[in-house]
Amino acid sequence: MKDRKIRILMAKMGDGFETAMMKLASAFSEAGFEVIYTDLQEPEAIVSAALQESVDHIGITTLPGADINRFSKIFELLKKENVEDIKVTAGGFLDEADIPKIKEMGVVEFFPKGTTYAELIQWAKENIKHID
Ligand code: B12
Repeated sequence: MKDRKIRILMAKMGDGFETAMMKLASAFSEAGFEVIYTDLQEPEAIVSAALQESVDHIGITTLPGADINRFSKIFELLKKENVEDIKVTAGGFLDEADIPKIKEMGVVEFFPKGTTYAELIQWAKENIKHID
């Protein structure tokens, strides 16, 4: 299965800003990743889509009004489904004080506004691996 593309599910917490998410999805797909773009917000729906789509990774955009407790729920569900090897990365808006909190919950990295696509893609190529 090595020649299959790395699959990333994109979801969000909070409302709006679809344009930024679409641009992000295009940048990842142009860089050779398979992007499953969704506007899912509920942890149950996100984890269920990740399982159905056999993704290697979950990327979450946090938008104004995001409830960061949803991250704990996502990790709880991934554990329950025995797919803790699906890692979660996030980016977008977040109070600086919340960044260490979500990392403690299990988010591997957080990319704030101002990160270039080149930096994001390079990080993804180095850190996101197939889980099969
Ligand atoms: C375009 C824009 C809009 C458009 C959106 C159009 C659309 N359909 O997408 C419109 C005009 C609708 C809009 C409305 C509003 N906006 Co506006 N908007 C912007 C603007 C100019 C562009 C940036 C943007 O889209 N950011 C969206 C985020 C998600 O993208 P990003 O940060 O660029 O993402 C980067 C990283 O965060 C990272 N990343 C993001 N997600 C992920 C996910 C993963 C997995 C990874 C790896 C990385 C990653 O990668 C990206 C590249 O670096 C910014 C100002 C600016 N110069 O940044 C303000 C800005 C984002 N808006 C802001 C606000 C407050 C609003 C409104 C609440 C205003 C209002 N009172 O109505 C509304 C609410 C919108 C909503 N929730 O629906 C604030 C947010 C402040 C905050 N920290 O909460 C900003 C920063 C302006 C400001 N300086 O005050 N906005």
